[in-house]
Amino acid sequence: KFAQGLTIWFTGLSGSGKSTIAHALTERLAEYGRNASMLDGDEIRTHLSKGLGFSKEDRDTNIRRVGYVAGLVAKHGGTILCSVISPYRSTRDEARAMSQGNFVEVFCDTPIEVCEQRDVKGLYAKARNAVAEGKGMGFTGVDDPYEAPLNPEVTLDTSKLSVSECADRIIDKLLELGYI
Ligand code: GGZ
Repeated sequence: KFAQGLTIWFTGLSGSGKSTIAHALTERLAEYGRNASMLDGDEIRTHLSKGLGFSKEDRDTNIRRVGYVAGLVAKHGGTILCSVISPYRSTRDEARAMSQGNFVEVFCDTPIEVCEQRDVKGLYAKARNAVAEGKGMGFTGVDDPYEAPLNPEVTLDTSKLSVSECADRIIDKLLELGYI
């Protein structure tokens, strides 16, 4: 068992690769005997945060819940991977504090043009249409803010790196920090 618990927090726009990389990383971590659980924004919003929307207040509530659960896991030596947009810097910092600093922030710094080209669920197209019609939908990066981290432990541009290269970068950082 590892002495220190660990929260790995993926932040970035919709379509920036957070969940895909977290998934790949889970498998790599298992090779080091560090078995991890995942909290994925999309899934969290169907139970833990069911009923919450995308106002600043609701997003902050969502992030505090995810941060709280992560903190519980990390406190007992566990490993948890969280992938949530978490657009607000100060709320991410609250999450960091809830994991007693055993927190590795991974910024998925993929250009919005690339996220938008991927548009897996067609949400960017929807958001652009809503803006064109003068309504807007408060979609992160389109008509809602995203505050980039100032000092993330790892920054990844998934338009330049493959999924396994991204996982390698995180593994290197975890080795450097002594988490594996
Ligand atoms: C951003 C939205 C929105 C709005 C729905 N803004 O790519 P996805 O679809 O599967 O992941 C996004 C998910 C974001 O949930 P999070 O819990 O990660 O957000 S936050 O951290 O801000 O609480 C996206 C979808 O929900 N989605 N509407 N308006 N993303």
